[in-house]
Amino acid sequence: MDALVRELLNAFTFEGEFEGESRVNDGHINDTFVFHFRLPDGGERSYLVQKLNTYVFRQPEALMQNVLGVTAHLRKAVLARGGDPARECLCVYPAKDGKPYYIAADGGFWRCYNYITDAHSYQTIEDPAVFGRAAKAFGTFQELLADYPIDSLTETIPNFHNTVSRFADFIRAVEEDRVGRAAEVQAEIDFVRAREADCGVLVGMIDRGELPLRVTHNDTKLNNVMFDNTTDEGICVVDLDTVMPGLSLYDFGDSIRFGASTAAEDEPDLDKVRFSLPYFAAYVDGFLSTCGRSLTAKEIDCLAFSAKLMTLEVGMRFLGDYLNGDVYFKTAYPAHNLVRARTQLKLVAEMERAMPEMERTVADCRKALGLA
Ligand code: GN1
Ligand code: MG
Repeated sequence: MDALVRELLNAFTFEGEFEGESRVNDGHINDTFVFHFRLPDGGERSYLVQKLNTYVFRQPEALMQNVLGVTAHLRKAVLARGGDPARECLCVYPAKDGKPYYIAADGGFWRCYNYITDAHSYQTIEDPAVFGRAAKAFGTFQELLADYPIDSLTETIPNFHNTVSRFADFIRAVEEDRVGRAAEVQAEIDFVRAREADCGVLVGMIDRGELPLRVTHNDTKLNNVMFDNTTDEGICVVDLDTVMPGLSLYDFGDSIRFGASTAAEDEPDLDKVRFSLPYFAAYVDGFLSTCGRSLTAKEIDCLAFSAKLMTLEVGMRFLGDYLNGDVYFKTAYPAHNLVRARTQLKLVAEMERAMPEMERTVADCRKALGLA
């Protein structure tokens, strides 16, 4: 057995006889494993064991304090509605020394969660109804955290969705051109530069007090929802590392960016990458039917725009990382970040064309639900 696995087996309290581990390849940031155990009665028990990326998350202890507070709050809410907290929320299992994490001999920062049984996640959407159910899960997540004390949360990544500072970071990457890749991606750089004004829109509204900060998830990728194997309902929202003060629009927009596409985030054939209005409509309906009543009129006004803005944001982050030499996102091959950036920018262009229909979709749903 691997020495690190042995070290982790000693660091946390696990039930049963260890049978092996498997890797989960979903995220671009952390390293995630499932540890499998056999119980004395013959049953199985699994745990999610994850190495936090401390290059990305510079304050891991404060992050775990956020996660502890938020998971405890969600657990109470799940119990109050008669749900099963073992499957409907994450639970942090402390290390043997009582801390909510374990620092390995090699310096790695590890934590252990419950493994959500009889559940699956989606990497792409084929049926709009599935996306509508993801929307309900994220909308409900926001509702459940509406009364969480926002000031108790540490900003785990400062300016995470501040598109003005994201744009400035991007320009810095272009100007530094550390690995000499800028010349070959001039068209993509120009595309982003031409949209500088968009980057200031939501930030300006926050500054003028026109949009409220809420406790938001901030990384609402489709694969951050676990769906029940039997009902296919979204039962649990995972990946809580970026739960912090944010805009509801960030959560809405980021979901659309990833899910309202006909192809994977890293599809190399751009002809396959299309923005899907039916997927968008399903998400709007699921989101507004769960948290729409809490949203202000201004927030609802900005939903369609936020989808485009969050897509542009991640597009410039991928392209910026490509220019920086792939230091942030995990990549599987040299042009991976460029391929990802191109899908995002293609989606931005498609959303710009579809904006009138997107606005109409939001307006229709708003009217049907009788919202602000
Ligand atoms: C990262 O960890 P993961 O894969 O859920 C990133 C998100 C990006 C996303 C793009 C902490 O999310 O912000 O939108 O990749 N998370 C962080 O797929 O940077
Ligand atoms: Mg993540």
